[in-house]
Amino acid sequence: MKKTAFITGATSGIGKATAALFAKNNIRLILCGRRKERLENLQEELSKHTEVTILQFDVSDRKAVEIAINSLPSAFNQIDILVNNAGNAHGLSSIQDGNIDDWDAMIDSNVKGLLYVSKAIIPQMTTRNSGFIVNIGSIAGKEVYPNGNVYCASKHAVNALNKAMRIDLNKHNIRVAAIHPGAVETEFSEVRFKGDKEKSKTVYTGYKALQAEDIADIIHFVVTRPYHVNIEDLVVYPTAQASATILNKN
Ligand code: NDP
Ligand code: 8X3
Repeated sequence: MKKTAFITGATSGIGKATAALFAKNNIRLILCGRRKERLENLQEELSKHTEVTILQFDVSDRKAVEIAINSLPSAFNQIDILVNNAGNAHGLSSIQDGNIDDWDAMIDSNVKGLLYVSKAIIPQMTTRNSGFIVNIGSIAGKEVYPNGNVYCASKHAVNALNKAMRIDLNKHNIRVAAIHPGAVETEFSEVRFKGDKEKSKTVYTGYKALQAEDIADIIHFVVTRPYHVNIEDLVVYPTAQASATILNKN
């Protein structure tokens, strides 16, 4: 039977690539993000392959999350796959120099946003005793690197919540998986460095970084295993990267 996927952060990078791959594999799509024009363009493009609806909301706005999810048309309101992908790093500063607005933005989107969206969707999965939640963590959720402090804390929280979901939803037959990428060449660094394109480019130069399509491929592999198979935790690096701080650059 045709599945329906709800993807947060579908306007860019990993979420956008996942939406494109899911569409080509005939998965019905609910695409979410704050940038409406990008959502509309994606809807137009991917509707050639599958049914697509879009929801514009900020994952960190609790009320907006509820309103958006409750507004889903009936053809889309049974969600089989939730991809909790929306998130970003804001800034790269020592704990003593960090900007509190940046800290709020990271905790609000990466942690609270993931919780708000999950809380709105999990009940229909527990009722059906079926569903798949994919949480996009990071190597920043497995290790801590200089100046990564609050972003790393937010992704450590995703790592913990992934395990917690897996435990609490076990009796409901719900699959839960986390994918933890190393460096992926997306708009991530542009957001981290507040639009500084030159600085963000240097993050991905001198080696072959992971591409958004590489992670989309892995997400698709994970969600298409037979139902009795749950790939719970995956760490994915570019070949040139051995840890957050060890990169074999030319
Ligand atoms: P991008 O910046 O390219 O994409 C981020 C996406 O998240 C956008 O679609 C953005 O949409 C959405 N988003 C961010 N904040 C919010 C918010 N408050 N409400 C709703 N949507 C939001 O980065 P990536 O694709 O790289 O990032 C995707 C995920 O992967 C993130 O969770 C990131 O932490 C994680 N990750 C990234 C890595 C990398 O090196 N790139 C490595 C490891 C993990 P919009 O602005 O339209 O709302
Ligand atoms: C993104 C990868 O190393 O910048 O989560 O934290 S890193």
